[in-house]
Amino acid sequence: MAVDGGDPANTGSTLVVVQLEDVDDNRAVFTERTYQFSVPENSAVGALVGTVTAVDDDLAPFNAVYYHLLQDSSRGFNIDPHNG
Ligand SMILES: [Ca+2]
Ligand SMILES: [Ca+2]
Repeated sequence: MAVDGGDPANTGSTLVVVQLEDVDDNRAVFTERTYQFSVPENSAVGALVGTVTAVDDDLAPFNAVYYHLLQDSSRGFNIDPHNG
C-alpha cells in the first residue's frame, strides 16, 4: 500500500505476486542409514543383491539422484545408476 502526504491521506494498493524459485540446497540422503543384504553362495553372476534408495528434497532438476559404488567396495558388484 502507498500513502501520500495529504490530509486526509490518499492511499493506493496493488497486488504483488511473489514466485519462489527452488535452488539446489538439499543433498541426496539414503532412506536407511545402513543396508544389509545376504547373498547365497550359489547365486548366479548378475543376480540382484538388493536395492538402495536415496531422496533429495529439491524440485527437478535439483532432485535427480544417481548411484555409484565407491571404487574400494565395488569389486564384483555393480549398481544401477538410476535405480540403485
Ligand atoms: Ca539437490
Ligand atoms: Ca531447494
